[in-house]
Amino acid sequence: MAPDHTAVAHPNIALVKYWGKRDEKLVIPNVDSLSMTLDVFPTVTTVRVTPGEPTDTVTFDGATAEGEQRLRITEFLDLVRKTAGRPERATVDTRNAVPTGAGLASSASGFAALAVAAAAAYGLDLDPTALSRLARRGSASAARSIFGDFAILYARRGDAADADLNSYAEPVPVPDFDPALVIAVVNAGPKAVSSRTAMRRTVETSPLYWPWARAGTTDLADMRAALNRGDLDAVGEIAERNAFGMHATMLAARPAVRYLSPATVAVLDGVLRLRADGVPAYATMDAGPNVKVLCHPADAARVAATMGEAAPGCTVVIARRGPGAALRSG
Ligand code: 2P0
Repeated sequence: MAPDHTAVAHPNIALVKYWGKRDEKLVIPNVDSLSMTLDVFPTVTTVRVTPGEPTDTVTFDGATAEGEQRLRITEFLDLVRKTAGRPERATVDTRNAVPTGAGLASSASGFAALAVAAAAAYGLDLDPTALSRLARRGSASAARSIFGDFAILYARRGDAADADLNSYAEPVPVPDFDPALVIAVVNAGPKAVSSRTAMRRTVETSPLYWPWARAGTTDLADMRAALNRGDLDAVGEIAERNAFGMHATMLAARPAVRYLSPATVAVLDGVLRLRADGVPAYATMDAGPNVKVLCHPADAARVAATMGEAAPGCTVVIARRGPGAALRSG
């Protein structure tokens, strides 16, 4: 029997967001994005090639995967097989510590772990840049979870004729900045509209999309400078304006995509109260109602308490910078 190859990857939260693709098939973003990989909510994925088996077997959180969920994984395996020149099917067992599809970046940790485990199982010797390109084909944000700490995903870098080669992630060294990111899970259920559908609709119909995308260039340059200075207030202000802008593009789509719920807004009010009380705290939201708040580690417990009071019944988790995707030895 072929050996198991197990990889662990963590979600990342973008401080400058990706939203919208220029190539849906190759999964190439329109805009560069910059994120922090977390130390919570890992995905653990095991891949084993199964010579002689007619189909892939995919297990997701202990249950047989079906439909779209299974298809995205088997299509990803097809890409790995084509790259490796090997036809064998595989078994995949993937477990998420985070609710899947709730805007908590489960596809980022999921495809980063799958890329690392499947590349090892099929004998592909890929450097981290190549692994990030591979993970991107599963989900663009997954390219960033190949790396720990802060990472940038380029929409287009270099002048290779092949667009796939020009879109990859790389680490952003940030020596003196180690914030907390406090996550309020106000709703752990799957989102009503997938990111894929939502971003397509936004690009196609929102008059605010391209102004936001263009502003992202400034946001990214400002964010890099703020990270270098270790300036939490500047990092937070840029992350907030970029995230609110992204949600504005969605609200202006036709029909509107609205991920923010009353509980989201209650938590955002809590963040404003914290700032009024002199606690630096800044919010970001992704394709879901949950809120992530950047703050100093020393303030994280107070921030977490405020978020919990703002949205009674929500789960609050304090995250820090986390590691890149890696094979688990043993
Ligand atoms: C991000 N999000 O930069 C942005 C911000 C959500 C909001 O990347 O279609 O699961 O698989 O590339 O990566 C969520 O979208 O979408 C996402 P696909 P993905 O983190």
